[in-house]
Amino acid sequence: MSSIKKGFFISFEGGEGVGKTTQKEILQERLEKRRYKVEVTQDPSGTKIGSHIRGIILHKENKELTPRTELFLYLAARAQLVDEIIKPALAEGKIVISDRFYHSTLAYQGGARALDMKTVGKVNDFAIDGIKPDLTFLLDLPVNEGFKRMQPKNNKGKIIKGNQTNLNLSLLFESHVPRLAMDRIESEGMDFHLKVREVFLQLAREEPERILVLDARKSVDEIADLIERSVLSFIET
Ligand code: Z5A
Repeated sequence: MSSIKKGFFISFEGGEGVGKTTQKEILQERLEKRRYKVEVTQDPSGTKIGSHIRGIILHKENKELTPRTELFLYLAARAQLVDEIIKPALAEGKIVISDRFYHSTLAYQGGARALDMKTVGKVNDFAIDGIKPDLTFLLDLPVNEGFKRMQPKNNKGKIIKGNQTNLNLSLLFESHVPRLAMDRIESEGMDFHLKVREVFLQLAREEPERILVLDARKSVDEIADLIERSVLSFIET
């Protein structure tokens, strides 16, 4: 088994349906073929506690949830994920790959929910306890294209098979269209999701050496090759 002295932490970020889960799984397979020890997870649902928290946050009936409560719920799930999964895996020298992490909170709660970005940054830093991704892939896709690809997921963030929604964002704003498959955040309006995309891209401009933006309209294989090459260039030099 190949391992890295202090571990290496990779996160995938981006809006809905951009292909984070798909790429996380391919990267895991490719790295394991090269005999690296890999731990894959997802935020917020990478732990049992995080799955429960995700259920509270995304349940459509929890309309009274305020933006600050939502923020603390995501951070509680993240603190648990860091302590229970990520820190121990990195300490074992594993490559940790997380579907969403730190930057999602800045984009969704700091950006789209318009909470004070500095405060969000501070509490987010407290939740991660110094564990920041070494490398982040931001999969960037026009919002309506992401929504067309979206699939319903369970509380552990796993796709619910045989129930593909293929939602068309233009239909979401027509009241007669049932929204049963949409969770509380997915059902936010177009402006919300456009803001999320804008903030993600802004964060990438601020940290170009750590956040790599990939055009998610490319094919799955093309994106996977780009990701594999960049990861190897980081861990094998
Ligand atoms: N959230 C937040 O507000 N604050 C936070 O701090 C955190 C999260 C951590 C979690 O949702 C929600 O929580 C999320 C942000 C918010 N907002 N919402 N709603 P989730 O856990 O249910 O899921 P998600 O993270 O939003 O993922 P996703 O939208 O379900 O999709 P994805 O993982 O990016 O995509 P995928 O499942 O890999 O692919 C979707 C489909 O596209 C699938 O059929 C693929 O086969 C297909 N696909 C993938 N790549 C391609 C390419 N390249 N071409 C064509 N088709 C493709």
